[in-house]
Amino acid sequence: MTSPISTEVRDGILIVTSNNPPVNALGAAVRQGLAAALDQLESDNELKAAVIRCEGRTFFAGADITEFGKPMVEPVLPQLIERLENSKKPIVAAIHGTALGGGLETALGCHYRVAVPSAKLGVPEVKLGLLPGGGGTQRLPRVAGIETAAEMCATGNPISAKKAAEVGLVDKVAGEDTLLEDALAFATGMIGTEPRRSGEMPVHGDPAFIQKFATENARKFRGFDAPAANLRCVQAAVELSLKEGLAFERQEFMKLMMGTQSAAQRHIFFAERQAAKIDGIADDIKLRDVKKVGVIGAGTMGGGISMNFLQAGIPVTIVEAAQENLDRGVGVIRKNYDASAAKGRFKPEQVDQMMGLLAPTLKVEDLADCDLIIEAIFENMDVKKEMFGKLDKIAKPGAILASNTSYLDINAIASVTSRPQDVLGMHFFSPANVMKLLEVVRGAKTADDVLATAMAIAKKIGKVAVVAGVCDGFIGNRMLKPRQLEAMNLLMEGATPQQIDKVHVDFGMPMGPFQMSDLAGVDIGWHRDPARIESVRDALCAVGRWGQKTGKGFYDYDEKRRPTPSTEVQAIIDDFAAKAGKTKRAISDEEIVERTLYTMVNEGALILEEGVAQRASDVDVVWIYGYGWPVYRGGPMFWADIEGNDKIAAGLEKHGFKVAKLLKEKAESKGRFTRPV
Ligand code: 3H9
Repeated sequence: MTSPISTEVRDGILIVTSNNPPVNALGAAVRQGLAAALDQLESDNELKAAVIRCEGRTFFAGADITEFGKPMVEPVLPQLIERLENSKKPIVAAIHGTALGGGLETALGCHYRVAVPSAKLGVPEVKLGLLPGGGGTQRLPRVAGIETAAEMCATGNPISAKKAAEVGLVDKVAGEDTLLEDALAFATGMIGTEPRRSGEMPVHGDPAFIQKFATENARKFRGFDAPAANLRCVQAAVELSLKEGLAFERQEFMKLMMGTQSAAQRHIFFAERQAAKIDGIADDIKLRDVKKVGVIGAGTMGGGISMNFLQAGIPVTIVEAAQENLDRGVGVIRKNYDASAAKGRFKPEQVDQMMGLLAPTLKVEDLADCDLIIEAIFENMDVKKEMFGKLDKIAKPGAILASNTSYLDINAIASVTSRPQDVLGMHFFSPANVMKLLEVVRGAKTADDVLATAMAIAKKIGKVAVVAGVCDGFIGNRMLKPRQLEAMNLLMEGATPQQIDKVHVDFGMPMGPFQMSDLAGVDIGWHRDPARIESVRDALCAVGRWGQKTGKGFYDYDEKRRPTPSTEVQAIIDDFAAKAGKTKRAISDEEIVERTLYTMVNEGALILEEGVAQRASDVDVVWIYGYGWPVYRGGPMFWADIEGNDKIAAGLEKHGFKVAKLLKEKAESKGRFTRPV
């Protein structure tokens, strides 16, 4: 096999080039090739310096994550980086694209860094539940200072080449098209000088920043092991010698690598990318052109959906039935953009540009030239059918017709058109311009190219899209149902809303089922008849407990929307429980987990059995990106694999639930839903 590393000599400088698509990950062959190039540099007296660069779209984007957990192949990255650093001849890293993780650490092992203006530099290991294990936590505080190092390591967010130059991480910003020439010129200037070694530089900056940063971000880091471990290592750089610091970093890295959080986060890294792939459809299928989008409905969903396309530079025609609603909807979009601009996310002229792409109208007929039309109107089958019947007459041939329904049967909607092959679901999550998840719902007759186009457009607007089949609630909302149902049952048996919510928050969810209900509106889906009281929910709605918007729901809220447990709610629950003949008992937290979370796994297994989701990892992606399942637990199916499917099945049986066939199989064979990482 040819090495991904090649070399050439120009004016006494060794140019070392990596060509390991797609992202030049530092796998074994790359590391071995780099080691051989170092041998050449050291042994050939004619060579005075070296430049390390990459072909393709990026500089090294990190260690090869697929090698994690497998036997190590020499040279391991830390060894290689140490060799680079100890070279007696100057070595320059020429950076384009993204120098990430082990890639940036390799660049830190080099003596100098030259980067194009569009380059990004970062250590995203924390997002994989790890820390930079190739000396990054020790060299970054020396090169870029404690503040930058702490922030980069603990958040994983990359910085621009310009910012990197300001903090000393980049020595020269090259021309966008003259990277190699500029790096060679830089290397030529260093010939004959003693190389500047990152590890020999003194740590600089304010050590107190580390604790301050940890405290300020405590909420964001809640539940995660890796951010604190990253900060401990930066602290070690302050307190220990390079050698001791590197040893400490190694120890912390290995602890994280062996833990379940990193396995979960790596699982999600691959799951997210896998979700984009549609089984049985070739990657190179010809897609339909989507140059113009129509959105029906300028409410919260329609407006949010439109914003995604405007931001991607795609013109949107937005339709409403009444002028007042149209004006309000467009006004909200403008207000949201202005608020983002005030925070520096957009320039004012960008806001004008995006608003310029929006064409508001009262006429559905104006959608005739749209390539994709997304309906985001009232969640009612008759209303939707009527709209799709109209669209069938108006839309141009080949236009994709999508419904943003969150529960309804796409096949029934498609059946009123003469072109069911062009119909599918595009279920956005609220707020639609913020939430990353998109469920793309494939109808029985949806054409392959329509599905593939919807997935591609999702990527273009920055969504993580998952293919779902038709069923009540698709993947996400269907799994929410047993959780909600059991949470209500538990209330009747003696648990309180605050106890159930606490169990969920302690598990790592952003909020519990009742907090979520209060936020979304307890009255969603309520029949609106205060005299008809058949459930706790009906009783709450009847007395105006509609959630945060009315200042009371399952909780009471003060003017700052801070919740406190409600005696009125408890009385309503007690009353219902008594009428239902329930004897209240103490409910353990364990039982809450078993009845509200194990039941979700069971539903996930049914979804897989029925082929509603393509793969278990897709279910995980839905729950991570759509509902805030803690990423360090890897989604419900990965979590079940870690908990043990036998334990999950036994827990369900204990409470009298019917265990899904697939879950039973996994339990009996001690098998997994997801692939081990
Ligand atoms: C590390 O470095 C540890 C060290 O500190 C310590 C060592 C001792 N390895 O995202 P894309 C695959 S940890 C293997 O769609 P984009 C990816 O799965 C690492 N494979 O492209 C996908 O495969 P497929 C720290 C990788 O242009 C394909 O490449 N680094 C790796 O949207 C294309 O990926 C990171 O965490 C990898 N490192 O974005 C960076 N990276 O086509 C992780 C990607 O089969 N990578 N693949 O589905 C990224 O953030 C993005 O991939 C990147 C490109 C921004 C680079």
